[in-house]
Amino acid sequence: MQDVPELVAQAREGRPRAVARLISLVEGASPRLREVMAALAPFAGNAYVIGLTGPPGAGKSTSTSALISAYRRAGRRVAVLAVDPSSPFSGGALLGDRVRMSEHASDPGVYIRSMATRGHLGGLARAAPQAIRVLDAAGCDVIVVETVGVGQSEVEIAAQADTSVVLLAPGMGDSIQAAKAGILEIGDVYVVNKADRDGADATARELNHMLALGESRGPGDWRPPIVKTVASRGEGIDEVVQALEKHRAWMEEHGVLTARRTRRAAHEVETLAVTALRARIADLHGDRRLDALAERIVAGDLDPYAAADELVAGVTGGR
Ligand SMILES: Nc1nc2c(ncn2[C@@H]2O[C@H](COP(=O)(O)OP(=O)(O)OP(=O)(O)O)[C@@H](O)[C@H]2O)c(=O)[nH]1
Ligand SMILES: [Mg+2]
Repeated sequence: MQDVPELVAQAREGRPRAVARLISLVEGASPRLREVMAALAPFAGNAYVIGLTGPPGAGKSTSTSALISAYRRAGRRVAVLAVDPSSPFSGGALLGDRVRMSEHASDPGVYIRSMATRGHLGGLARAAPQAIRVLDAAGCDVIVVETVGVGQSEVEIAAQADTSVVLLAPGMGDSIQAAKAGILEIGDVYVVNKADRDGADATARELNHMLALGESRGPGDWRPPIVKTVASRGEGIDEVVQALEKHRAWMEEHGVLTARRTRRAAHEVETLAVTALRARIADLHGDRRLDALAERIVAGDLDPYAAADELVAGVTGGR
């Protein structure tokens, strides 16, 4: 197997096979993950990460493809990470993505990767930010993370982005569904796609109304715009790019970009630490220490909180 520094060097030259290999190491939680992450660290932090989320079939992949074209015209290197947390077995959406984005398949400035959960949501929540870091370190200027659906896990993955785009389409009661899923809190830019269809104006109005209801913004705060598009014809995509660039500029001006990235890194560290702790505590099953604590609770010598404190102190070597 190739050594990690060599893989990282090749990925930074833009070689897709090296990038793919690194992401596979990340996805498979390889024992060499620590080495990979350490080697990538100095090169990460330059990419602009755009999250694109919305209900199935709303036109996310079509929009992503159009966004790729727009950023390529501007000479940027682009990566797409298509994440499908909702359907561990189908792969259908991902197949659709391939077709939708096939026009970019031969462009060396574009890297497209799909990630599915295979029934392991926690795994995806861990792997997605690390895959983003690989793409970032590989020198991609823009990374689009497309997630299918509007559930909690999609919202979490969308939260990995610098700018979150929520994409809806007319009909299907999307906006109401979206509101339930908390998607109205995460959008920095809203897109109503399929504006060539009846009901697009109504969806935009409804969205505007709901955003206004939840509004508690001050004068300098960001006000999420609503952009109407016909992604299949590329209409409105330039306006989406403008909205993205505007949001990015606003974040830089107000220190929000660094704050968001710092909060995300903190969350990532927390996730890793909790996972490690949980693994150590799981190791305690059948361990005398846990049994002894449980026995003391039953005997009325100890309360469960104090027992938990003792257990945590025990696994972290604090006692
Ligand atoms: N009429 C119309 N159809 C569109 C538009 N944009 C996309 N479509 C069509 O809508 C269908 C779904 O588009 P996708 O881009 O695959 O949607 P998606 O949100 O990525 O779908 P999933 O990944 O399966 O959730 C395709 O048949 C597209 O051709 C649009 O602006 N107008
Ligand atoms: Mg798609």
